[in-house]
Amino acid sequence: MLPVIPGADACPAFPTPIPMKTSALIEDDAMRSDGLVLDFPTRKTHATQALRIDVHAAVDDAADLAAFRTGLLATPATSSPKFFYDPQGSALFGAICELDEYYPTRTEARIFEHHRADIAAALPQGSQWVDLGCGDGLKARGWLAPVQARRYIGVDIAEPWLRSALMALAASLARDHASAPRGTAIDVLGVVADFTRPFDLHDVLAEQAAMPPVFFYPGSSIGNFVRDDARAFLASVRDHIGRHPTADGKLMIGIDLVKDRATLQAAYDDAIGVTAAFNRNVLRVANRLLDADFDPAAFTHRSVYDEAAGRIEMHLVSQRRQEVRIGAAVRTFERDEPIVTEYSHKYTVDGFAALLESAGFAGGDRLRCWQDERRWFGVFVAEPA
Ligand code: AVJ
Repeated sequence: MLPVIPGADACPAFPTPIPMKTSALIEDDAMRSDGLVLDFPTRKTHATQALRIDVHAAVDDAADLAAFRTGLLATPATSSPKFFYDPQGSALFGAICELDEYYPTRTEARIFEHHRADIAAALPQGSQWVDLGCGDGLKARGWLAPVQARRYIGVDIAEPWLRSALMALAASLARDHASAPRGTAIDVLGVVADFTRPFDLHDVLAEQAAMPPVFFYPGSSIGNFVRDDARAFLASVRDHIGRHPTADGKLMIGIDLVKDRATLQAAYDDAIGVTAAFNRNVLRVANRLLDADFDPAAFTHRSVYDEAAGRIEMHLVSQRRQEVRIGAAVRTFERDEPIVTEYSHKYTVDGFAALLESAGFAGGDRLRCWQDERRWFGVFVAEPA
């Protein structure tokens, strides 16, 4: 068993995101080059800060769309969770995180708040902080000062969003630096990549041979992977840490833990229907990206906890027999036939520790885990074995 560090009883409220003004910083498209690397200074605010966005070849729209289409035409029909996150879907996910029933985001934030100093002490100082699926970067924001990070690498799949989010982050970091000049300036780098596929950040990390990498993967997003894919993903992170010239790189990862069925199912089937709207939105994305004619109202949201598999499954269930055009193809959905839209795997602390070890991370004393008082969520800090 790992040591369990219970949280305090009185938890402060979930912090309100800091409102960000990005419009003044956004350069127009004329700034974009057709090359893979785009450098420009955010000189409108702070001459010392430079923001670079690398576009890695891993994002392959054509192959993604082909897989999306093939999945919807297959039996059972499936769709990858990455297609949830168009602007509408991202906004709906933001709303999910505010729901009473959806505890993971809040619970993780509380663990972060209560154990910030302890967790930071388990991480190397002066790191390059790799924020996987960074979104607006605000989850990482609170860690950068405690660990004296020297470089921030935000990795996300959506370029326009990454660009504006990181400009805001760079500006906010530069403001902090200006008001507390004893701190170290942080370089901000954005990498557009799809890390649900094999990814390669070795060269990017090698640019800073003296800064140990800290991979940050919060939110239990690893739950979307089936266990074998989760292991392969973790092994790749371990390989990135192991191949870096420094010895003290780490992985910090948030994991939603196994708990009673009612709590789990409610988190994915809320009373006011936000999760249902989030789930159905993927059909609008399919209509747009695949030239399909799904009627979202003809599919019902369903979430089931499969205890044996240790995962929530989200489905969209066809309310009647219907024909749906998907590009040039026609797919007949029978009444009650499901489309499997998402898996969200849940782990026990020991089960996730075993998965980490099978991916080449150290166990025992060298693996740490912090939990909330209900033991609903775990934050692990791991290092290569
Ligand atoms: C973003 C994958 C962590 O699985 O809990 C929330 C996505 N889906 N409600 C999760 C999600 C439905 C979420 N992750």
